[in-house]
Parts: sequence; C-alpha cells; structure tokens
Amino acid sequence: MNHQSLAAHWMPFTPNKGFKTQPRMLTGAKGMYWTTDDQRQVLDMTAGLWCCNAGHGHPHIAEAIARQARTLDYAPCFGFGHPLSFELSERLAALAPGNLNKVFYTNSGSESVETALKMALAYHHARGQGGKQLFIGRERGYHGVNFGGISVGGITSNYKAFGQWLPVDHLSHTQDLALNAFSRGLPLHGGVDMANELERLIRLHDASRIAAVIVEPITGAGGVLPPPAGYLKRLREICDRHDILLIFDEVICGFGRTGEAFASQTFDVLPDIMTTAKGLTNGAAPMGAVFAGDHIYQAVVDEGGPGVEFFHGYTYSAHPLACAAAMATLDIYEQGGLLRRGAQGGDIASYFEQGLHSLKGLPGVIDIRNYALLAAVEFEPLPGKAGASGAMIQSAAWEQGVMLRALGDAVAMSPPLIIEKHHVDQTVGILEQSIRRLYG
Ligand code: PXG
Repeated sequence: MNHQSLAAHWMPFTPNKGFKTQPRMLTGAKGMYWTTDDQRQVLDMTAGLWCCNAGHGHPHIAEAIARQARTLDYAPCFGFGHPLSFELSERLAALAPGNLNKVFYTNSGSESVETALKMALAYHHARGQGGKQLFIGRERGYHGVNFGGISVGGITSNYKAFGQWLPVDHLSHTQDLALNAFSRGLPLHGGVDMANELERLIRLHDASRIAAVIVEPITGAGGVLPPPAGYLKRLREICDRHDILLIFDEVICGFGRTGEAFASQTFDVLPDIMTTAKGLTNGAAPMGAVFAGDHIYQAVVDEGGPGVEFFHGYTYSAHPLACAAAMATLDIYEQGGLLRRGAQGGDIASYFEQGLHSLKGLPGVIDIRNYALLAAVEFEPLPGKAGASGAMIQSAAWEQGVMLRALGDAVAMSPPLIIEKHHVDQTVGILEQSIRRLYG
C-alpha cells in the first residue's frame, strides 16, 4: 500500500502525520495474536482497545453475526422490536448485580455515558428534583468523547479545545506514589480519606444541585488506577446520604476484566446506573448497554406520563447484528468460565502480577500496578519530553512482537482473558528489553 492511499482517512486519537509516514497495519487476528501486513504475528496484550476479552476471531461470534445478517439485517427500535434484544436483555439483567435489571442499548461507550447522564437527570426531574443537574466526575477519568463525557471526564487534552458544557466538578484522582507505589491488587492506603473529598464538593455545591457522581471503578485510559481499599464503598455511602446517584462507568471493567462479570460485583458496591460497551460484543460489533436500577426505571417509565417516557435513543440501539454478536459472546464467556478466569489472586492473575513486578528496580520504572488482568508500568518522564516514554516503549515492544497501550509515561495492559503463562513471559521479557533500551 503506498502512502498516498492513506491520505483520505482522518484517523481518531492518532498522530495522523506520524502514522501515515510509518503505518502499523493489522490485517488479521486470531486468539491472542494479530497478523500484520508484513506477515508478523504480534501478541495482543491490550485486547484491541480493552474490548476483545475472549480473544480474536471466534467462529461462534462470526457465524452468529452472519446468520443474523441473513435473517433480519435491521429493525427499527423506536416503537418496534425484535425478539433477540429482549432475550439479550434478560440475559444481561441476570448477569448484572442487584437491581440493575433494565438495559438500554447504545452503540459505544461514549453513547452509554451520555445515556447514563441523561437517565440521572430524567430520574431527578421525574421526582420533582429538577434542580439536581450538576455532575461530579474525577480527575483522569475517561468517559468517552461526546460533550457530556468530556465534561465529566478529567483528561485535560480531551476537552481543552472543546469546553465543558455540563455543570461539573471533579474529585481528585486516586494515584499517590508516596503512599501506594508498586501496589499489588488494590492500593492499601488512603481510600476513605480520598473519597471523603466528595463531602467537601457537596458542601461547596449543595446536594440539592448534584445529580450524580460518575467514576470508573478502575480508572482505565487515565492510567490504570485501581481504587484504594475502601474508596468506592465510601463514595456509595456519601451518595446515599445526600440523594445523589452513583454511576459506574464499566466500559473497560465490565465483562470479566476484574474477575467477575462487573467490577461492582468484584468490589461489592452497587451503583444506581452502570455503563458498558466493549466486551459486551467482544469488540466484534459496535454496541453499548446501560444498566439502570429498578428505581430509575420506575421513576422515569412506570410513573411517567403516557407516550414516550424517555426522549432518547439511537437509530442503531439494539441493532440485530450487535445483539447477535453479544448473545454469542455471552455463550463463550459462560462456557469457559471466562469472566472469572482473571480474578485477582487466581492462577493467571498472580502469574501476571509476579511477572510484571519482577520489573521493579529496572532503570526508569517508578511504578507497577495491577488488578486482575489490568496493569500498568509507569516510567520516569524523559527530560524535556514528559508524557512521551509510554509511546516509545510501546513502539519498541511492537517491533519485538507485543502490542501494549501507551498512556503518557506509562504502558497499560488488558490482555484477552484467555491469556496463558507463556504470553506473560513473552511480554515481561520484551518489556524488560524495551525499558533497558530506553533508560539503559
Ligand atoms: N468510558 C470508558 C471508561 C472508556 O474506557 C469510553 C467510555 C468510551 O467508549 P467508546 O466506545 O465511545 O470509545 C471508554 C473508551 C485508550 C482508549 O486511551 C480508551 C477507550 C477508548 C479508546 C482508547 O486506551 N475507552
């Protein structure tokens, strides 16, 4: 492929000019490996973009999508239905914790976040509390790229050119290297104190103005930050005390990433609304799902007036091909016990943890953190090039046959849940070489 032919595609979240002079092309994928255009096999330690939890190229999913395309390619979802979306919803509600029994479909994590924020506003409005319109997000939180998501999100580069168009404030992020560097599993220190910052924000803004708090149970794109012990429970307690909804953005954490179907189960904290996408279809079709508690549905729908109760939805909500992909994906997750395979303290997560923490002491490594099958290694910023080292380590690892995710001065890993020990060995070996090459 000559470089001229790359000109028309404006690529997302990519240094376009850099990519087009040095393209990295993926042409196939199977199990744990990508095939590249120069016929290399590259180990996928990122599950695509945190989404291919069952590994790539599963024939059961491919066949389900193909069969569905031949049977019912599309069905309008406003005022009409198709049986598969109801079947899928029953299955998802059974998998979800507590009273998160109502499922609303979107096409992405970003749309799931917008949907959850609107559900929160609709809930308060329906209960005569329309003044509750402010959202509390968190520094370094990633909630997609639409205007609501970048407002509650806490990654400056994602909103600085676009603004924050919702009334918002943000909790501090939870990374504290002085307290918790090189933690294995949940960081042990400071969780309750960090969550208590929410009390201060409530005093500042007043509970009568606050609709919801939205956090990722484990911060993902902001650097893989497992919550310090006690943090999420404390957030829940404070929200309950002030009639503030708690939204968990489980777009990355959902579908087995933390060793249960959902992180709310792993950490035993039940949100009012939960956003998902990614692993829902194993990345094979675009789809998101928002899980709402029965109380949300009851206030907005059951007790709503006649006619449309929630003025929200997408042309492709509950798209038949995506529903088919999700059903087949759930089959695979269930058959292999895959959703629990990566649990923290289990065989493969412990091996992963051991392997990564063996890199402690290498030059330039300032933190290693992990929970279940999520991990990050963080590097000292290079002089005059803060934020660049992750991409440099990523490039070096890519050349040696392992795909990592670069996040500023860190690399992140979120491998498919089918990962085996030899994949961990390969990754740790190549990481060590790449780090030595850069930091000598
Ligand atoms: N919420 C969370 C927690 C996410 O991680 C989204 C929402 C948005 O999902 P969509 O499907 O709209 O992309 C995400 C997505 C990265 C990276 O930097 C992370 C995501 C997407 C792309 C890249 O590693 N997360």
